[in-house]
Amino acid sequence: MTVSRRLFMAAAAAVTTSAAVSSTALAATAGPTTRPTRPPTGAEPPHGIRIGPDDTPASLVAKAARVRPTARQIAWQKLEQTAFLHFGVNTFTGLEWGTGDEDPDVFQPSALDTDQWARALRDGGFRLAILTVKHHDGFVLYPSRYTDHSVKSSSWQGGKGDVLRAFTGSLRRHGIKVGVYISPADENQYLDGVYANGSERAPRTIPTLVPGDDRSGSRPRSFTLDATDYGAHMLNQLYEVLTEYGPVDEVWFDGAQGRIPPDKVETYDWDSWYALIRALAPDATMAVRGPDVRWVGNEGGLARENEWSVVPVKDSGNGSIDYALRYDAPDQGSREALAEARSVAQYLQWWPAECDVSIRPGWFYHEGQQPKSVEQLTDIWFRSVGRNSVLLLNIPPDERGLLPDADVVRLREFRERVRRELPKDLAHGRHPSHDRAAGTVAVDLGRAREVDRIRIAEDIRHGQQVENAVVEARVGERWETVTEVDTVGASRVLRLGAPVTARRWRLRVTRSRAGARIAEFGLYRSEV
Ligand code: FUL
Repeated sequence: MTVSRRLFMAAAAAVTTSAAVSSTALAATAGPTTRPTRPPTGAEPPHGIRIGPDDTPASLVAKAARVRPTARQIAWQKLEQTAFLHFGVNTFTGLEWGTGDEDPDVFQPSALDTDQWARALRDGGFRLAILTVKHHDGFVLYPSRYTDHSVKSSSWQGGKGDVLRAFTGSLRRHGIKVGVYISPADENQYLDGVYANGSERAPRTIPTLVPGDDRSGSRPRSFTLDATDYGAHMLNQLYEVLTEYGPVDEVWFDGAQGRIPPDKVETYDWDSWYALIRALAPDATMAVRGPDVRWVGNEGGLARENEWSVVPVKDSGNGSIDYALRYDAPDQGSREALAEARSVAQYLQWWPAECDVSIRPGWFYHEGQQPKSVEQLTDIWFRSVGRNSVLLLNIPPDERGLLPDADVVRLREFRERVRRELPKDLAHGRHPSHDRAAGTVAVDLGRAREVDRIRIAEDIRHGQQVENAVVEARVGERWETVTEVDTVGASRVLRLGAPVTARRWRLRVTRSRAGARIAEFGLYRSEV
């Protein structure tokens, strides 16, 4: 249902100018400038490398081998398991996509406790959580200066409630990083004549001070950025969130357009939004309609068996990139995929996959729905974290403003189950020997041990290189193949059909783009 809404509006965005960023701190470069050759955000070498129709299959592979993640992407990848919290007016109206004209007074959490969210997420092993600060209805969970469709227009807590303030405080106290979902689609701003109103993209001063603005005395850091009326609205809200609730570690953008007549379009000012985020939150990753993190292409939390972090992309205008192949193509990055994309792609970019899925059928809480089973969640974990991706699991707070009791229990069971799947690395402390020239890592477990789970990782600071590798066990005088993989990337977790008993084990890279660096070769016996 929601998949089509995620589709990117590539065709609608035509670039004539790019964002001119200036800040009082950075000295001015005000006004639009034409920079036709500037790569889209995130496609700067070595994170993105230009390709063209003249590239041969061999030169494409050589270029892919040179693409590297940013430090920001490396830190994000290490999170492994992140959470989504869909909470807003829909929690109270029963809708999945609000209308924008709902009465803000419907927002009435009876017992909001964001510490309960943070405890449950921490105990469930989540390292970052993303709150829907604004979903497509435009209702905002903090008292924004730029809309009345927010918590301040609800009688909840006498109009003084601020979910974002409570959320950021609780997460930080529990050692969890903060992410914000700020929907580009905004039904309320459409009804207000701002979204898709046909206004020109022109230089705007951000923040745009409002009458009686409490910030006017403090001379806030200001920026001049190209935007439409609605683009400026987004910039002003981003500014509020990033300057008053920071530090923010992830900004999550959906690519959806509002439910607007077919002759209307809001061409998002991606370049200006990205520039403001980079200036105010330099460590924040921008997902998934953003340059740092790619949507895996489904909402089931499932990565491809072979998930590449280097993928072909095309310039989609306004500083943004889009998939060169279909967003859900079964293969985004093999040699064949690179060759297939060559005629449409402009860059090979480090754009790693994030797998989003809800623990319940809906993204928002609806009474009567049940959380997924531990088996289902564990399977999702193997097919996301175990396949070179980060898991983004949605756990929606209910009308009380609490994570439902059943979900809290399920998260704890899920974490416990993952622990029992990979309880203890038998190779830990056994000093594996690396023969980089031969592409092997060997480990002697000291005595014969049963193994049924294997975890492999490349050191992605050196890119993603492995195209085939075999895991072998020493049986008598011979090495016997236990299992085989094509891609590895930041994390590959394998389940064997039955335990294999051996003392000496090795991982042998049989095909790679450039010399692969193996960072992990872990051997486990599950307790499930
Ligand atoms: C989709 C949205 O339309 C859904 O409501 C949800 O927020 C999901 C994560 O992204 O595209």
